[in-house]
Amino acid sequence: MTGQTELSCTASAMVAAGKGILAADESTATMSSRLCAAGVAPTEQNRRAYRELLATTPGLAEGISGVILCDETFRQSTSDGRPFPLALAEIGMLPGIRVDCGARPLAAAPGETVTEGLDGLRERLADYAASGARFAKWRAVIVIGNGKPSARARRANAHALARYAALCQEAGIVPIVEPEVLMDGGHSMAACAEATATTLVSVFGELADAGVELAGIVLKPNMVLPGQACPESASSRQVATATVGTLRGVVPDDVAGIAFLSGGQSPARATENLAAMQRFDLPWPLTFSFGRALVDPALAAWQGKPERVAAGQDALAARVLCNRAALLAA
Ligand code: 5MM
Repeated sequence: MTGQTELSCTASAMVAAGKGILAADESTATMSSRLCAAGVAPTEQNRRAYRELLATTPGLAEGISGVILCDETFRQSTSDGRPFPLALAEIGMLPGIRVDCGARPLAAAPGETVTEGLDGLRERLADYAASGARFAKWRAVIVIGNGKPSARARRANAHALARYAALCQEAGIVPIVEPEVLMDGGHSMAACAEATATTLVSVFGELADAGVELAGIVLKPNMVLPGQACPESASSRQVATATVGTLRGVVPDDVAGIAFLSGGQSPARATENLAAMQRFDLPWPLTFSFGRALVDPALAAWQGKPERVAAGQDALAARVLCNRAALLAA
């Protein structure tokens, strides 16, 4: 495998002190439904305009190391004619690309999914790398409840993540490895900790078998939380203790860094939990790779109106500043 030094440099830059990763890679279907919910027509032009608002937020590169794009945005241009990957690089952020094709029902595992997208991935990665992608993202979805997650779903998703990660490194692209244990359901925090730990054990076993260089990956896990419908509540200190305790037991020290997803938490709560985790002495940097917890306020402020672009950008900048402060406060 080539380019290991460059890979680990890129991975370290993605989790540099005081910086996180902006997840702006919603599928067309998800982005369109979020635009509709905000009262904005779900057109290709509006999806482009919204991603341009995000990417060109003044000062964004002070708190954001890289932006994950979906294929549609990756091939679009900002209004001044620059392709998004070039515009991001010129602003000082690493262009990233989501390369999975989404979660599909897994055979013989009712209610569970496996993420697809390995077919033709080597060629797609070469194409993305040639167009400026420095890192990629693949998200596996793990559910809790009624005997889930099954060992079958954990193994299938871990295997796919490892094959994706190895192909990325072969192409000189840093893989974000994202096994998300969903918050959906009434499960306890202990159940989330157990599902997260067993999933990560499967993932790191498969990554080792696939020959993936851990210094050249960024892990993107969920925080350990009670399910959304669970009556139990957890303080930030409890979330931080449970999350860090779970990760410490199963994530090898060599991993370049850990960038959490927000998973449906409110923006403020995701930031508080991230801040509480910074107090621990850990072998890897901990940062954020939030989607909704960064961009929801920006979308709400924008309303699809050209005259409200600055309001949307101010809302994003405010969330980024809060998360940067959370990272630097410890
Ligand atoms: C930005 O959303 C990403 C793609 O989601 P869909 O396939 O549902 O459109 C998603 O993978 C995202 O990167 C992660 O879930 C983290 O986002 P959140 O909102 O959980 O921080």
